[in-house]
Amino acid sequence: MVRQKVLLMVPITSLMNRIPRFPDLGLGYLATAIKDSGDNVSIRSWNMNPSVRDFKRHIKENRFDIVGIKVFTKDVAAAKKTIRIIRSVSPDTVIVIGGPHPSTSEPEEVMIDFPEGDFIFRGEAEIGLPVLIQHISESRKNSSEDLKEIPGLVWREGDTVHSNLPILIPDIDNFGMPLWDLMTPKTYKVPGIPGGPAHGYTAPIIVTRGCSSRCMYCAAHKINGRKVRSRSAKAVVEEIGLLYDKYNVRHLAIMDTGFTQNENIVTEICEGLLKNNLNIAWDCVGYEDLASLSEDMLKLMKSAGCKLLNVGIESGSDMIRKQIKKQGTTKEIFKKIQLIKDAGIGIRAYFMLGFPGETKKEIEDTINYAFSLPAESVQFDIPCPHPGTELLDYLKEKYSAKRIDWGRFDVYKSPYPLSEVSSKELYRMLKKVRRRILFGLARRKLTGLRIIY
Ligand code: B12
Repeated sequence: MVRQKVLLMVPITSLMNRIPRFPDLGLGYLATAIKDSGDNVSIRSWNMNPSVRDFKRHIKENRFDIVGIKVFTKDVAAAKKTIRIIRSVSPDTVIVIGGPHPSTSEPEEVMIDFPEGDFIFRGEAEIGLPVLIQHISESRKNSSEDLKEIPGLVWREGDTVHSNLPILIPDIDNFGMPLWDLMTPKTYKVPGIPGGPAHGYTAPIIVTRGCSSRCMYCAAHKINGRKVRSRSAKAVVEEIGLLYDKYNVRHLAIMDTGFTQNENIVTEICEGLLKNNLNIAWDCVGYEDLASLSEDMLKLMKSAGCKLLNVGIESGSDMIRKQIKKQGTTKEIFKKIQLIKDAGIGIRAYFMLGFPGETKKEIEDTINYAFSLPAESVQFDIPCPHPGTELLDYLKEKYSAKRIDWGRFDVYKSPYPLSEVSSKELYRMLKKVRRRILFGLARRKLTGLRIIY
């Protein structure tokens, strides 16, 4: 087998977007899988130079055999542009597309949108991508038959699009940890965890994959399935130890929605941090209705360095919550938020305004509910119909829309109004509430608490 030179990257022109510039865990895990099977891999992500000229030079000088591009739906246009640039300087490079957009969309649609892409992957690609790379390196003739064995792969043969079913990795510990040497945390400009030390770098980490929730605006189950699979606490603590010792990480963002769902794993990880003197500030995500968070668990989390819980509450109207399939009532959630606060952990609560059927009154209920919470900060967005979601089905039916032009998709806007309020009115309300946060009106409501933006 000839060793292949592989570049994994996020689309070059999406770098201007206003999002946190975290190392990309998906690319990190894939890099480990590729390296383990003997190929030469590098990553270009949010720490890279956003200059197109620099990128062109990089591609020209390196002559990669394969470039793998991670595509979020908001990045479809940027990914197309990136592919065009690669093709212009390195026409023989094999281009593979993976990540949230292709995993949640119809394979034929993605192939139409990316005529210059050679292969597409759906779902977790640690198993399939190294096999495809091996296939490319051996340039087998009898392609379609071999390709049929690669889980999650989508490819063309003449006018036909073939697509294999993705498989979920049964034991996620088998794939180790992201290849941190290729994404050293100090090269990323990520803010620290509020309340954490003034020194050290920040890194993201995941403990679980999969989500059993059925929220109408989310299609994450199409990437990682509905069954929650957890890493072992030992593997997680080892990874945190490595980040701490080798990369001077003192701030940790635990990103997955399943972490707080499993009391045993939370307990073991917190005890591991304490036992190993890993003095690190971290935040994490509270699952759905926060039901799994007990007083004892929260106290242990606090003592192990947890500073903040991110909670996607989404709506302050019980009727809308039911409709969007969020578990838990506003009353239950309020009580849990109080419990979290009493344990000394901060709360950052996320809401969306303008769900299907939502009236002005319900939107106002959400805003009032949000500001009544004892939270450190609240954030408001607009629900966007991502591929694979029930929200998209609703929109398509309501507007008899056959196809959304993903190349024009804006994650901060919906292409059609979803709620009972006009788009103009909705954006006016959104602007107003954001101004309220910015100008510190919220500060008065949340007396005595620090606001984090
Ligand atoms: C954690 C998380 C984040 C973190 C990212 C952490 C990190 N540094 O990696 C933060 C907070 C930064 C984030 C931001 C956003 N996120 Co987010 N996020 C998630 C979440 C909850 C988990 C992602 C994760 O870590 N998965 C585990 C890793 C191992 O898997 P992975 O990254 O998907 O990679 C695997 C596969 O996708 C595939 N793969 C990935 N890349 C590639 C590339 C190639 C070439 C191949 C072959 C395969 C492949 O193989 C990987 C290994 O198994 C998901 C939900 C979910 N379950 O996917 C939403 C999710 C991915 N996010 C989503 C969105 C919308 C966003 C934002 C746009 C939100 C916003 N309004 O700003 C931003 C965009 C960020 C960006 N990079 O541009 C959507 C994406 C929908 C879509 N169709 O695009 C999801 C699915 C949630 C949802 N509600 O639907 N997010």
